[in-house]
Amino acid sequence: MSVDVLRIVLGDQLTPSLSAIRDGDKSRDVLLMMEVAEETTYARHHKKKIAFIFAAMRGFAGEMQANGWHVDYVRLDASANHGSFSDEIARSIGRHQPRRIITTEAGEHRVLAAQEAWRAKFDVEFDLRPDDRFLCSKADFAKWAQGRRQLRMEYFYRDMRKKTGLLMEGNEPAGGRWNFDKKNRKPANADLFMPAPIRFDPDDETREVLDVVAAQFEDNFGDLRPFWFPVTRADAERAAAHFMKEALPQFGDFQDAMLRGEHFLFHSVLSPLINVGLLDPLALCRAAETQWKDGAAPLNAVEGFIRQIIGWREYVRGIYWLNGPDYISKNALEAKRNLPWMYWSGETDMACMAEAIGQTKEEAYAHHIQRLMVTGNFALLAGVDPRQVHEWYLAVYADAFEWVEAPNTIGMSQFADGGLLASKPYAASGAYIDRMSDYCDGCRYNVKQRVGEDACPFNSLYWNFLGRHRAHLSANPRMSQMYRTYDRFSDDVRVALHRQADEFLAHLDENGTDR
Ligand code: FAD
Ligand code: DLZ
Ligand code: SF4
Repeated sequence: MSVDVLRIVLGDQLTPSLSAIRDGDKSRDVLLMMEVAEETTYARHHKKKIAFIFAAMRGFAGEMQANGWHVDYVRLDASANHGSFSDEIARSIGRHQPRRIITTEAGEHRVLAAQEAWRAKFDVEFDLRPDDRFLCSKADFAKWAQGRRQLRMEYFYRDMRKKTGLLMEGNEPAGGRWNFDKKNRKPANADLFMPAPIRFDPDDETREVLDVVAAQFEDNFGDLRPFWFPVTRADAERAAAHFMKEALPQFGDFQDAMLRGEHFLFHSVLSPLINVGLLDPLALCRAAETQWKDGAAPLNAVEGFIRQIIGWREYVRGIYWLNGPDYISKNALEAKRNLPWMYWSGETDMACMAEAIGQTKEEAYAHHIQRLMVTGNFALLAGVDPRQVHEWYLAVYADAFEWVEAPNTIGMSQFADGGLLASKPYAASGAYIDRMSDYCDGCRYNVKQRVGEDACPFNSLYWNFLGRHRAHLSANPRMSQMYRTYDRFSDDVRVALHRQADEFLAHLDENGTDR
């Protein structure tokens, strides 16, 4: 067969309507997919993350083959695999002698730069196409951002609602409000009936992937088994339908809640599937809207879910591309501490941290409030170098790709971009964690105490953080109430709080954990 076009599909581009594929000719073109060492090592990925991506890639190759495509699939353990995209493309060009190469823009600066280099390197006509699986293109986001003093997600989100017509009644938002977040802050009780994501038994292909990952990534973070993620489009759609029926109705109420031993609560656990392209974000939002229209889910739940996807997800992508590759090096608060070892070991007496890190090891998943208000909050208060925090989040979650992870970590969680993404730091004392979870009940620390051997570390760290960053933060109107409280403390109390925090941090540095 003489090959016309070699169409490259990366591991997070598993969508049949991808711009690199959709105008293809099955009789003359070849799809190229590559498992390569360079992608498995740019971050020290969780074992489950690597297994999920490889299994989903193989599932996609199978899906496309069943649809009549010729797929040139390079496995990680193929004896001639040279380990990089560019070497494997060169070998594939040698095999097929295509007239042209077509690829879709990668989701991160690092690989996009590599794609630009392929254009120069290979002596073949080369077409690099935009990734239009998002509602808002890079150019449209830049246009939206131009001339705005502040880039606030809420205004961006309203534009996306108007653009899609989701939850719109004419020009007005359904229910008379754009955002029902205030209703979405209930703590959960352990006696609630708790839905669980569907668990899928690994098929033969996935079992092979698990063996490869077990053998080659033994020292990586996290548990490989049990492995139950869906890895095919059909199973991903089953998982989404299950979420819509079982969890969406209460998604809103308990969006910020945390419970011991409950890893998922009413969250969808769909982010890995959306991010690799197995699920279409807009179709999910339409399905959620239908649940509301049918009376099967309340508006606060459906609006909350849709906001996360057409609001936050699109907005953070816009921020990522607007800011260039240096965004991950931002460090507005000049935080320098090394990431404490407990982030890898999970060994700590702080019950909230042990829960969030422990389930991250087990599942390659933690929900948003665990990431933001437990592990993220702790790193922020302790003054951990945001670059190291970013590297951790990029490694440990199955849904972690830099375009979505970096703005959430550098911007939202660590305030390292100086407030470009978030209007104030997400810093909180133990009281927040106590209000939204049952973690404190089983903790060796006392959440009500600020100083003393049993005092919850989040308390002194919180006031210490405010004290340390006064020059930077006190002019922020959204911080003024916190600073008023801080200023009402007597000098003795302030000194005791800072001493408590300093001692805790010194200990943390010495041992790598808080023990
Ligand atoms: P649900 O709560 O069910 O939400 C539904 C969907 O909305 C998610 O599947 C996701 O696609 C989208 N969504 C929700 N919140 C966000 C958000 N803040 N940004 C972008 N999309 C969002 N999300 C990732 O997809 N990849 C990451 O690498 C990632 N890193 C993060 C790092 C930090 C420090 C923080 C605070 C958040 C991060 N998030 C990341 C955002 C969010 O935590 C996850 O999208 C969410 O926890 C995924 O679980 P879920 O599918 O059950 O989400
Ligand atoms: C994350 C990842 C991993 C671990 N391995 C591969 C791989 O071997 N081949 C591949 O095409 N993609 C992989 N990915 C996803 C890529 O890193 C992702 O497509 C790029 O980060 C896009 O910017
Ligand atoms: Fe976390 Fe403090 Fe509560 Fe312990 S007492 S679980 S450290 S917030």
